[in-house]
Amino acid sequence: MMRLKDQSESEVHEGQSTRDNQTPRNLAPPWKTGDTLPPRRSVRCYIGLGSNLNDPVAQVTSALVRLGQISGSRLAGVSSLYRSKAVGPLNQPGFINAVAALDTFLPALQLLDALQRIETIHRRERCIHWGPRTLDLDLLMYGRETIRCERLTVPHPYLMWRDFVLFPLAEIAPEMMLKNNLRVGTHLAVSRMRRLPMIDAKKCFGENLELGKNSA
Ligand code: ROI
Repeated sequence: MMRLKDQSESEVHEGQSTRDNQTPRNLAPPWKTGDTLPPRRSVRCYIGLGSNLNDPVAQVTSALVRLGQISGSRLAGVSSLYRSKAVGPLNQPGFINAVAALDTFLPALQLLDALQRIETIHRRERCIHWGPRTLDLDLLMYGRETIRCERLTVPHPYLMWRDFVLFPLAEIAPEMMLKNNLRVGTHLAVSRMRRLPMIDAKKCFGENLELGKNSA
């Protein structure tokens, strides 16, 4: 587990990305704002990983390695892996979940493209709603921005309700503020969720994962 410093960004506006409200991007329709120009400094993002098919531990660990290879980005921290019961149809295997911190110069939608490319490499198919999947990568937070567009809602709408996101997030960013003005760690404590079983990260990652390396 790595404790990370939050690199905070600007304030929040409904219906648009909040980065840099001095530029003409604010004049564009909400579904285009904030996603054409790269940020001037890196943005700390949090990405949720989940898998319940085809060796989920291997899926998640290899996805973490790929996250570290996204251009203009640096893998800044990785939680342990957690076992969780599937939310959604119950006749599916349990999940392996984790959360990663990524510092990126990519605009949010370009980062989303990169995440979806990784899902495709992992043969992710979108068949059954809330059904089993080889790999799910959710952009949970993009700095402190609020983004609502056709492809993306950030902060992730279910972030505050899902144990399989909150436990790993609390491990790497316990001080991060949520929409209810509670820190992740506090929110988790007051919501009385039952702890999820963890798998020691080092056992899974071995030498494969190098934190803090910039990708060109
Ligand atoms: N359930 C768990 N436990 N973990 C997930 O990552 C997950 N992802 C999903 C659905 C199918 C909603 N359920 C999940 O997308």
